[in-house]
Amino acid sequence: MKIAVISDMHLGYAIDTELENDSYDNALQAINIALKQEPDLFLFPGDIFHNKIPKPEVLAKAIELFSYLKSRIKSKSKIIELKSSTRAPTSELNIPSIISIYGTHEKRNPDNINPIQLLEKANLLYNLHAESALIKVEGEKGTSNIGIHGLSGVPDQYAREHLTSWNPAPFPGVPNLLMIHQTFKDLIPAITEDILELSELPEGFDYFLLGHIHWNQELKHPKYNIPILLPGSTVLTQMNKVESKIKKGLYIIDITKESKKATFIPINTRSLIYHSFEFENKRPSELIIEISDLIESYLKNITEDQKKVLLKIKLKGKLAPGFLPTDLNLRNIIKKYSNKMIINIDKKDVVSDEVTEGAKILTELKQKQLSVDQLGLSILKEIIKPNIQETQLQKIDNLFEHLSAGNLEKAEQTLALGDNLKND
Ligand SMILES: [Mn+2]
Repeated sequence: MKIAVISDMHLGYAIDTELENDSYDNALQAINIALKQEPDLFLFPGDIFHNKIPKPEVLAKAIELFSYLKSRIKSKSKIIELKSSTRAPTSELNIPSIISIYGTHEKRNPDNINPIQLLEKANLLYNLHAESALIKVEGEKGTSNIGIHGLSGVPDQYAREHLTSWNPAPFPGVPNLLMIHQTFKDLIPAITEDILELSELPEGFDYFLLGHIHWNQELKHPKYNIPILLPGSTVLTQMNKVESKIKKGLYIIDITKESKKATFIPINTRSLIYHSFEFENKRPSELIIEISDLIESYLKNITEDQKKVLLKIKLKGKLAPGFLPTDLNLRNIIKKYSNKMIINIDKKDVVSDEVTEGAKILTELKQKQLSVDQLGLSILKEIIKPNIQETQLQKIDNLFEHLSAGNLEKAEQTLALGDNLKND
């Protein structure tokens, strides 16, 4: 049986900017490359969408994409056994040959429908959350069974609890793949919180498929030697150094009871140049000249026929006394070269003696390109985080969500639970 794995497509990323089509173009390219291999199943380990409440324009693109995919998969899939803690056990359920988990970007509170659940309602995919499905796949080359297991995204500090209580077990006598969308300590060692480690993934599976990390990696389970595949995202979102070096792409897994092989197939994406620019004691006017020179030097090597290159400049350093990071206005440079290059300048680490903590939070959040209500909520959460528990933060999330959806009745109910806001 052949299985395609495509992760973190982030449909709707960079909406209303020059990069807005990249997520769709790359997703379609990955799907088309995969289709050429005629896989029997498509797996999506989370972050199909960039936002948990995508605009209708983004949903429309996603529906178009998944309808297209569904119409071109030749296999027929049927769940013959479902072990689920979130919905009633089922048998003999016909599903599309497209299975997902939802990721950190799609997660909403359990009372709400997230966009991947919406695609499931449209019968464009089947989503697993703490569920194990034994699936009978009728492909062109015959019929075989496979176990697909999935844990959709949960807050990292609760992932261990969720994994333990779910306690997935492989179905006997068939290949078994497990999808998960979490941060693992092994992958981001700088994280100090007590979060999941790869060694906690259970035994007996053939592959672990990890969403969430945006660059391709292949690892082995530290105890059981099981391959762990991280396809990475299909679109450049983080624009960091590692993302500038590693190709985007997808996996094709060829698996039978007797043998297994996973192949990474790269896709073509816009090129990213990452340049780290350090300075000390410079005036904004001096910096602007140096940055212009830098851009000119890269422009010399660019050929006209390729998709506009993305140049990310990471600034790091301290401004001359008397200047604030807001004095460093780079809008004109970005505009000057905008017909030749897409320039993204990160000012997060530009400091001055005068800079305040609040200004720093705001700069960081602005770079994430959040909507105004998400920005407001994030600022509030950053400020109160040290004094409040995760469950209380979740309630504030709910309150904002109800308010931004214009659902005053539900907002009022959330507020009526005010005591819980303080003591839960
Ligand atoms: Mn992601």
